[in-house]
Formats: sequence, structure tokens, C-alpha cells
Amino acid sequence: MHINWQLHKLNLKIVYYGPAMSGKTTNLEKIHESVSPDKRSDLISLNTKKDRTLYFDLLQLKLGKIANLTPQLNLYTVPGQSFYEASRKVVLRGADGVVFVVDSAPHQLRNNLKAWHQLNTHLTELNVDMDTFPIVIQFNKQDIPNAMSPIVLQNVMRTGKYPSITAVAIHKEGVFETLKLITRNVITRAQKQLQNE
Ligand SMILES: Nc1nc2c(ncn2[C@@H]2O[C@H](COP(=O)(O)OP(=O)(O)OP(=O)(O)O)[C@@H](O)[C@H]2O)c(=O)[nH]1
Ligand SMILES: [Mg+2]
Repeated sequence: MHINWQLHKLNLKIVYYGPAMSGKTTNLEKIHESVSPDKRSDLISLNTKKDRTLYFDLLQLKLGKIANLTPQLNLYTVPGQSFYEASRKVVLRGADGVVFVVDSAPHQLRNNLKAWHQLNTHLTELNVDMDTFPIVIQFNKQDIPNAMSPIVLQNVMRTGKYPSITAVAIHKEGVFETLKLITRNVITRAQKQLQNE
């Protein structure tokens, strides 16, 4: 959270994290498509030739005022491919909340688990208290044949203490539900922090 008191601006950062190809960039593309241009920035994507995220994507959204401040949401994605671990950690720095995008394909389970454990490690290293930090789990790609059910994924990945949404991001299903939930949790936490200042 960063406040510019002169401009009355509250900057909040939400990071979409998860294994390669789980649909993180697709979430931002769908939000970008659906929000009117006066309330959002362009979608900035730094991609490889094959459309894989190279460093991050960024989309900024304007929200209505809270406590005389105009909040701006900065939505980032991390690159999921395993060799970009250092970039993921840089993008996570300063996050106010995380959406963990799960790929529900059974053969991706190992990659989901690896990414989830890595997120936990990075947040711990960044001194984030995982008990109070806003995290939403998105069980994406529920449309594919043999998709693992959210309940099974939740049990295997032990994500049960965090709220979750099922999604088919390519069809926009669950994309805004996820965004609303993480935004609500991030704003609630920011308001508490502002009251304590
Ligand atoms: N069937 C299906 N495909 C999806 C869904 N969401 C995303 N995809 C597809 O999965 C592929 C990868 O999506 P991206 O959004 O680029 O994935 P990413 O998580 O950003 O990948 P990295 O940038 O490499 O980490 C694309 O071909 C998407 O169209 C979904 O809900 N169902
Ligand atoms: Mg991507």
C-alpha cells in the first residue's frame, strides 16, 4: 500500500500468481476487455514470441473514493515458467493481496503444488503474515475434460483456509468474482491500516 497524500491517491497492488499457463494473463485480458477505458489503463504485457509472460503484465484500475482517497488497483501477473523464479519474487514485493490461479488439469497438479509452496516461501521471506494477508484461490480451467474438482484440489493443496472461486477464465467465468473478492479483502485490510495510523 502506498499513499500519496498530496494527490489523495491510494495505490494497491494485487498479484496474480500460479504455475505456467494456468490463465493469469487471461484474467487480466478479460478484465481489460470488459472495463471502460476511462476506468482502466492499457494492458502492459511483456511477452515472449509465444505469448508467455516474460516479466509481468500490468493493468491499472480506478476505484471509487474511500476516506477521501482515490484508490488505484495495480494488477500484476508473474511469469509462471519455472526458470523465472527471481522475477516472481520481485513482482511479489509490496503486494497487498494475491490471487493464486490453479490449473485444474490433473497433469498440472505437481506444478500447482510447486508454485503454491514457492508462493508460501516467498511471502514468508518477505515477512508477510500468511494468516492475515489477503489471498484468493482461483480454480481455473474447470471446462477442460477431467478437470479436478475444486474440493479435491483444495484438499490436496491444503488451501482450505483461503476463500476460493471456480473459473473458466477464457470465457470470463469467475474472473470478476475473483477480482471483487480479492479487492474487497485488500480494501478492508487497507482501511484497518489507515485507522491505525
Ligand atoms: N480451456 C481453458 N483454457 C484456458 C483457460 N484460461 C486460460 N486458458 C488458456 O491457457 C493458455 C495459457 O493462458 P495464459 O493466460 O497465457 O497463462 P499464464 O498463466 O499467463 O502463463 P505464463 O505467462 O506462462 O505464466 C492460453 O492458451 C489460454 O487461452 C480456461 O479457463 N480454460
Ligand atoms: Mg502470463
